[in-house]
Amino acid sequence: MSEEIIWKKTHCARMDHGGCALLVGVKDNRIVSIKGDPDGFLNQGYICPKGALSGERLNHPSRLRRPLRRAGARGEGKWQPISWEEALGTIAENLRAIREKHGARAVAFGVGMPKGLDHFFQIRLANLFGSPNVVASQDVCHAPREITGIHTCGFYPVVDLHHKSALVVLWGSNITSTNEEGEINSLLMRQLKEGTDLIVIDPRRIDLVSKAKMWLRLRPGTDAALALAFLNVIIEEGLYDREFVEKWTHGFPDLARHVRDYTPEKMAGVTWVPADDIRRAARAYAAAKPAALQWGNPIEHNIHTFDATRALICLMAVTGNLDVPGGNVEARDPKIMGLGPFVRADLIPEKRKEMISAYHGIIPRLMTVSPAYFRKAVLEGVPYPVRGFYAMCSNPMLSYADSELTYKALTSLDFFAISDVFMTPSAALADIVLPAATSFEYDDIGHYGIGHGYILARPQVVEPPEECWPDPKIINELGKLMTPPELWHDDWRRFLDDLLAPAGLTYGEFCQRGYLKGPDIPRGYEAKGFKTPTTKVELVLSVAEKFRLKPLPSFDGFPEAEDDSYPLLLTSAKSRYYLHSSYRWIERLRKLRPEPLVEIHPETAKGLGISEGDEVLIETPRGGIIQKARLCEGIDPRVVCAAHGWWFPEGDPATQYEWRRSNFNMLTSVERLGKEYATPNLKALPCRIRKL
Ligand SMILES: Nc1nc2c(c(=O)[nH]1)N[C@H]1C(S)=C(S)[C@@H](COP(=O)(O)OP(=O)(O)OC[C@H]3O[C@@H](n4cnc5c(=O)[nH]c(N)nc54)[C@H](O)[C@@H]3O)O[C@H]1N2
Ligand SMILES: Nc1nc2c(c(=O)[nH]1)N[C@H]1C(S)=C(S)[C@@H](COP(=O)(O)OP(=O)(O)OC[C@H]3O[C@@H](n4cnc5c(=O)[nH]c(N)nc54)[C@H](O)[C@@H]3O)O[C@H]1N2
Ligand code: SF4
Ligand SMILES: [Mo]
Repeated sequence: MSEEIIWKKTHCARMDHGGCALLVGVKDNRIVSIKGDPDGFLNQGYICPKGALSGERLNHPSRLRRPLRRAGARGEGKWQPISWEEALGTIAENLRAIREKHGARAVAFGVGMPKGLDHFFQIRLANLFGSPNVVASQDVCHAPREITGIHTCGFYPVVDLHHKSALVVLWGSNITSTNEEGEINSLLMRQLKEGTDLIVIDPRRIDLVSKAKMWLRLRPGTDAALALAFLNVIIEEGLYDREFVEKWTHGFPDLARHVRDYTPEKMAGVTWVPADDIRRAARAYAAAKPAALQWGNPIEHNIHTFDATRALICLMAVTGNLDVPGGNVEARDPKIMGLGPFVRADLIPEKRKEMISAYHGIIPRLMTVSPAYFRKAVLEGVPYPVRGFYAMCSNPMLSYADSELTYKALTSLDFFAISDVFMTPSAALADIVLPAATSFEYDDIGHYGIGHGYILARPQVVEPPEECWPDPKIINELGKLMTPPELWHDDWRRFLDDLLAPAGLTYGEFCQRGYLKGPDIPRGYEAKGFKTPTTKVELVLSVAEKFRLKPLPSFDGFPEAEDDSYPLLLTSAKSRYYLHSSYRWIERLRKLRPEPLVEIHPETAKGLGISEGDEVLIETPRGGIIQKARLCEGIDPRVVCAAHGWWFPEGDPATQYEWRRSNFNMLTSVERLGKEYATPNLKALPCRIRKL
């Protein structure tokens, strides 16, 4: 046994979207310490509590270590360990049988939040298998901003925290907890120290409100209304960037006429933000040069997400903040293999027409199937039956809206297999469960394919448990059994070199560098215009009629009708100690947040006889769950904010670890969906609470 700690460099992953460069201390193939790497491109030494404890995932006694075959009834919690050969053979045999009987599209492939290259391996597997159906949570995560961006201005406008902004607006983004898509909060903190102004738009007093010049405490679900009111002020008061608007936008006069109706006075009634505050914030955003808008998940968590994202991009454009350093930019990829060739999109040319969501008239360019339509296909055979499912890195029982519906769908499949690092409520319903190796245990690449213009090296630092396989290896081997074997490698790691070949680097050389970034090309549109049909930013969408989209963003009412029996508004926020449904089994994280907490204003709590720490029942017309009351002044008295992602790994396996008890998605439904992305309402739900 050696005594010495060896420090290895890699990047954090699978605790959020990832991004922090890490120094990982390893002794005898065990991680003994993790620190933020001061040389980190994104984090400059920063590390969050989850990242610091992420090594604890690897050695948990109950981690999945053998492939398992279901031994009792579905969900009963009885398993028989089997060999990899048998596990992969069973999966391939069952999925091939479904393909023969119902066609390849009757098998769906599931992914969760993009965690690493595994995500793109899985899409490649689906494509090679011949199925157009990759099921993902994109309906509530980034597709609205990315794809609305592509339709409106030809690219996904990402916040540029790498260049100095005069003002940053956190529009529903709790960046000190979530650091989404590698927007590591240390980049913003440095700017704030150097004098950048901050505006926070959030129904709760998030940490950064203490550093903000303004905090708009809006009513959940009214982001589109607020953005339209900003546009009203900026256009009515002539604060827009005339030159940019004239030269580079399409439909400004129509937008100007259209937003006249959205006065701050009218929208104050809707958004709960006083008219004067709307004016002051809109003026500040228009005056600051440049101003960056970091938008968050809530904008994508209701049926009006297309309007909200459209309105926000119009806002960036008319103020001249689009594609300027320190604003919202088109991030350009380094010279690496593109997504299309990596996933072999060419082999499935009819995907767009064949995928389940095509039948539902989804917005063009959204290439994954929303969970709502996936379950409809499984349960109702609409537009055609789906009978098999192979999922990885995902826990649908917790992450899809309406968990009872998910339960029905997963238990009615002919065959369901999943890979995970731990037994979950979803894995508990599978026929075969595969034990995955995870980050730190294999060579991976971070941030590929998510539109931020860089990739991060995530080299392996320890060996995985003997029978835990990296997802790319699982997929590579499954691929050989059920798709043309010549399209896979003997050793899956060769895909890493393929991906980097255009950059003239091997994976090893890439790891030496740590990351690769594409070029900054400010105002790239000046060369050839914007990549839209009109070559301009389309304030009015030129393809609206063709694609049956709304030409102009509007506010069409609250996501859910008001209801006197449910007088409070329920929203949610991610926990800084967990990733969605993951890792409640890591003891040191669990100690930091042992139970699900619902935030309630003290006045509201008093009126309901609720005290700090009481168990409360939270109810929507859909169902009820139990969480513990946490009183906080910083939330609007009309709003409560419950925790998302809770199940109990210590619970009874025969109830699939109590996924009904505290799971937010027992309260959500897919009865109402946004037309463009099939997004359900996850936030802004009328609710009531009472002490138990
Ligand atoms: N009500 C409500 N619903 C939501 C949201 C919300 O805010 N509110 N958020 C939505 C959003 S933004 C997203 S992105 C989705 C996320 O939904 P999911 O991606 O389904 O959820 P996670 O908990 O991130 O990950 C699921 C599983 O991945 C496993 N895992 C971790 N590492 C590995 C690995 O290396 N290999 C394998 N095979 N498995 C691994 C974890 O153990 C975990 O069980 O949820 C969405 N659902
Ligand atoms: N710690 C941690 N980090 C994560 C994740 C995680 O699960 N845990 N998940 C990752 C993923 S997949 C994603 S997509 C990102 C998401 O990261 P964020 O975009 O930050 O998402 P949330 O925490 O859901 O919501 C952010 C804020 O929106 C506020 N909010 C609630 N309702 C509304 C509303 O209607 N309008 C507005 N304007 N604000 C509202 C909440 O109070 C909260 O402070 O985080 C990533 N990072
Ligand atoms: S902020 Fe994200 S990437 Fe950074 S250490 Fe925490 S979990 Fe990892
Ligand atoms: Mo997400």
